[in-house]
Amino acid sequence: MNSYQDTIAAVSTPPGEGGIGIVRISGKDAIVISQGMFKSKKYKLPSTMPAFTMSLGHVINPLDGSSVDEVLIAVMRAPHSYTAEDVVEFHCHGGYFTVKKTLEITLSLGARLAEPGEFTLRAFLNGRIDLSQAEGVLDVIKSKTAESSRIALEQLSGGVSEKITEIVSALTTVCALTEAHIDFSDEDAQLSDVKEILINIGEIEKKLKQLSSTYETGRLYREGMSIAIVGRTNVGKSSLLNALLEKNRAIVSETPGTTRDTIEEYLNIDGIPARVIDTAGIRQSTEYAELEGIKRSLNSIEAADVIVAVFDGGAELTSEDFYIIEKTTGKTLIALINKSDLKAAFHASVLAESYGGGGLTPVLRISAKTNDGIGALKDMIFSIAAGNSPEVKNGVLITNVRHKRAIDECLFALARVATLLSDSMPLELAAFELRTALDTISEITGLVTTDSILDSIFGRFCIGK
Ligand SMILES: Nc1nc2c(ncn2[C@@H]2O[C@H](COP(=O)(O)OP(=O)(O)OP(=O)(O)O)[C@@H](O)[C@H]2O)c(=O)[nH]1
Ligand SMILES: [Mg+2]
Repeated sequence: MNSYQDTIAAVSTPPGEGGIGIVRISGKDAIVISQGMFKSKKYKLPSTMPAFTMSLGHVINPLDGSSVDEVLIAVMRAPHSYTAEDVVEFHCHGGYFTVKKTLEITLSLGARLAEPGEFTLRAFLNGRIDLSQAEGVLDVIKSKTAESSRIALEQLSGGVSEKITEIVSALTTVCALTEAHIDFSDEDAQLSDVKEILINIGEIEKKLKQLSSTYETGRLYREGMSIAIVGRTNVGKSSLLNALLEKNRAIVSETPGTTRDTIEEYLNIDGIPARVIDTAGIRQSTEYAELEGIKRSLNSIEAADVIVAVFDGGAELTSEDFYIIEKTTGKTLIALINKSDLKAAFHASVLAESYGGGGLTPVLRISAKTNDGIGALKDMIFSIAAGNSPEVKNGVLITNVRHKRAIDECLFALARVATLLSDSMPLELAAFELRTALDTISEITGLVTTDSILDSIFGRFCIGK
């Protein structure tokens, strides 16, 4: 433990004004450094404070002995801390100056400014958490709904690690069994042993496939989806955004061409974090700003996961509406007839037929003004998004594309092993492929890792975590 020579420090709370601002120090000199900058009536020195206690005192500028802030200090001792090293936290008043000054003093006393994610990297390298748990930390921070937070917390608590460790252990046994036969190469591998290896591989494949099958659902809850609201001008796109958000976010007016740029907001659709994009109404225009907006609307049609194409139910379909139909046909789509509070100017089946008929495009009538059908629209978005994903309400889900790739590569390698064994090829070849399978799956928990994997994971963290 504590293989690092240097001690790191960073501000762990977001910049700006707040209730408190925390400066965190981790490493072998954390307590010594804190001693040089803290004064308290009760405990003269942080080194005398029992672990997991806090004490009130002052951060002192060691240059002139002046007080920088009144703070609470928390001391945690290795290996029982976030990083598994000695950790000291200064809980300052959450102002810009005092937090920055406190950090500067830690640096002047010998700490080094931490890189993004370096506290969590140390927790990993010191063996307190594995790589998938470290990724879980970031997912918990980034989660936007209760469901995505539950899934991330499960990963942070070691849910994914446990499943992977079981598979690694089973694969290790199969590797040993296969390699044992190579060592006794004068004796041919008994047919029954090859059969046993194949059975074991089959069981491992079953577990891997089960985990892999949770990915679509996991990804949806972790990464969420994007929903673009598109249509010609004045059909009620911005009104719909406001109705979905239950607040007046976008400007609504009876003048066509009100929305000029895309507007994005987050929405919770039954636990799935959704980015909803209101777009500029699409029509013929010669004005530069409007044309730019329309270009962005057309881009949203290409980029979004789900398109909500809005039509004005109180007016006949226009050539602009038919242009929208042409642009959105074939997309993951809901055709929405708005203004159901007005007398219907056309039947829903006309729109469905325009989209090619056959019930392929769901058509829904709503009113953004009275909120009629907004609940049904949310239900429909949810079932379209989650439609292809098996429901996994509890249990471990794979949410991370890095994990999914490792599982799939492991499955490929195992398929090659099975083919080699079934074709009675030399056991060395099968053993080599088994090692590949083992190394690949071990990357998930970081048993096998590279600097580039670590850089890409921890580089996404913020400084101070
Ligand atoms: N009666 C009725 N009027 C609505 C409804 N939804 C929107 N409107 C009205 O339709 C007009 C246009 O609404 P917006 O939400 O600004 O339409 P938009 O599609 O965003 O328009 P652009 O931004 O110009 O493309 C406004 O006068 C709204 O009050 C509805 O459900 N019923
Ligand atoms: Mg608008």
